[in-house]
Amino acid sequence: MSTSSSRTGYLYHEIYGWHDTGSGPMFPSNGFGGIQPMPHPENAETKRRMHELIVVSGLINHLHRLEPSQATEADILRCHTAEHLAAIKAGSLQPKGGDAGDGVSPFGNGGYEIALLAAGGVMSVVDAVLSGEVRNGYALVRPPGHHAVPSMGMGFCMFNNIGIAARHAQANRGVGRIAIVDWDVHHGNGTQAIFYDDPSVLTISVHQDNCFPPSSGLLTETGEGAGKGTALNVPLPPGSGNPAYEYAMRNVVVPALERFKPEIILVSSGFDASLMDPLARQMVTSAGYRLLTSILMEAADRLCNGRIAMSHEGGYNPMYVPFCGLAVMEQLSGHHTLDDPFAAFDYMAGGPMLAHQQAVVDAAAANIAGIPA
Ligand code: 3YP
Ligand code: ZN
Repeated sequence: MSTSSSRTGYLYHEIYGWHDTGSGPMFPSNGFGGIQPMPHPENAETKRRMHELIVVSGLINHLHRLEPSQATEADILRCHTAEHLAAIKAGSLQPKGGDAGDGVSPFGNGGYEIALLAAGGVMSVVDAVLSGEVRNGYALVRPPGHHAVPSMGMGFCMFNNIGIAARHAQANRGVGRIAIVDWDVHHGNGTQAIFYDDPSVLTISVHQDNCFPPSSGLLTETGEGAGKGTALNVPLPPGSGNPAYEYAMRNVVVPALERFKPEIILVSSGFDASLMDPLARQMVTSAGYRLLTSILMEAADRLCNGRIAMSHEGGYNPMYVPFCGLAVMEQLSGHHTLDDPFAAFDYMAGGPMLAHQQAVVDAAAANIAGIPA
């Protein structure tokens, strides 16, 4: 693991677009309630369009394409209960599929196998980074994973893809310390829960305060037992934009990584903190995501030979997510292709960081001293 190529891994498979969330179940369509049927927000479009932009822009020619493996039952069971696994398998055998646990996380017939490929896709990217086949990499998978807790799926997630990949790296690839940075706008509650008492995995979630799940991801959630201090949360107020996110990255995420000294950095990468997202109220732009990526890369260069593996989570604006994703992929690989045409709207993304935003980040920074050194 001493030498690492400079390549960037990229993993996507068309079958991720076949994960079928149907229509309506977030708020069931009902003519008498006035809700006209429409696709579930977590549908294939945002992610398929991100992939197609990576191809059409030509960036694909600068990426090292990786193939997903299928996670095994043993891989799933490192993070989930046998009951949860059995429930997903049973639902997947039904003609119209089932729900991962909370009623807003539907999947179609055969959805189990696609979920195994999503978890396996993140495992494949982590493996390629660890072997040195690539320096860093991105798994553009569906369904997402960061809300899935050991006993159930929730928030559009079936299995906790990034947690499964982390435990795989520890069980099968000799990795000790892993940091998981979650910049999806929602709290990475499932990932936090899996590793809450585990001192070998640092989880850091930067999210919109009290967005989803409700009352989850508070400053006071810092781990328990042997894992005390190895969970960190930055619950940013709604309306936070690039300056507050950059400040959180430089003053919480990077110092926490420096203290924890991970062997690899995993990222739950959602693009739902964007200026244009319908499911949250933050204002990060594609340039903001590019900057967050560059800050993480500098930390990874210093700490772990540049090793970063990203796993796609949320992001619900089909027009804008592709440009946020392209910016991250360009930064990871060091190649520029085309400019974000929606940068014309960046003036809407707010001015400097506000005092109440900085106060939350400063309070989160006070928790860094609790990370076991
Ligand atoms: C789940 C139900 C309401 C908000 C939604 C959030 C899904 C997501 O993008 N999580 O990261
Ligand atoms: Zn999200």
